[in-house]
Amino acid sequence: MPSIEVCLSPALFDVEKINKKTVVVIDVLRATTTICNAIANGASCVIPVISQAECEEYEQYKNHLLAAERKGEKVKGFKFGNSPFDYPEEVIKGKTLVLTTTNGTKAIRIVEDAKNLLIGSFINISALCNRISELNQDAILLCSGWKDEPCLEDSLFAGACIDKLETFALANDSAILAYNAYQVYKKDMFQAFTKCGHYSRLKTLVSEKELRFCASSDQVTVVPEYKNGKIKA
Ligand code: 3SL
Repeated sequence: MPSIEVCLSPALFDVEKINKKTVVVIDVLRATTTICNAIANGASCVIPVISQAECEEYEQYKNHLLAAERKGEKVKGFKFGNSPFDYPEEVIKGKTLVLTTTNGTKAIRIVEDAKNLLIGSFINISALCNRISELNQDAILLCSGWKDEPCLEDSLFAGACIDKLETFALANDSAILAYNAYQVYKKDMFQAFTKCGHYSRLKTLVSEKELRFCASSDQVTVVPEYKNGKIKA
């Protein structure tokens, strides 16, 4: 029986562990939701980068949209930010999105050597869990958190995945914590989000419609996967 473990913050992550495992990066508010939505709307790929300078290096390429977020806001000088709503089909189809965010893109790069590196969010949860089951390997759910602190919304998503992955054994106490937190809050995920620290940061910056979208399950069926520097469907 494959096992599933949860890492509540990138600061707790041990890269030695990723060998032959499926790793899922989670940043439901909002980087991984944005990536899932951009890929679902036809982005040819997403390139996750760590710094604004690294992002700007792609300026020279055609068909590349450069996007940067810090403290929840679009960075001055960049045309695009980290809202899933920035990338409707008419904007993103056939384009490469080069994205840097405070926590999510960093977390992806920490585990970039994983054999199977998947991108998870509520908006693709069922497709994601089907893919994890299909791979049938031990899995690690890595929550991006906020500046190395655990975040409730990412932990709830990890718990929601565990809830669906019934045949996986729970491999650590963080998995038990995430699963139990999800049982407490599962009736109304948006309501649960309103208790999260990052929700308080974002509520004055983005619309409720966007935050509700981030909390809503199965809006898309893509499972973005990172390989050789690029995230594709
Ligand atoms: O930290 C991140 O990677 C972002 O998702 C944060 S925000 O939702 O854009 O504020």
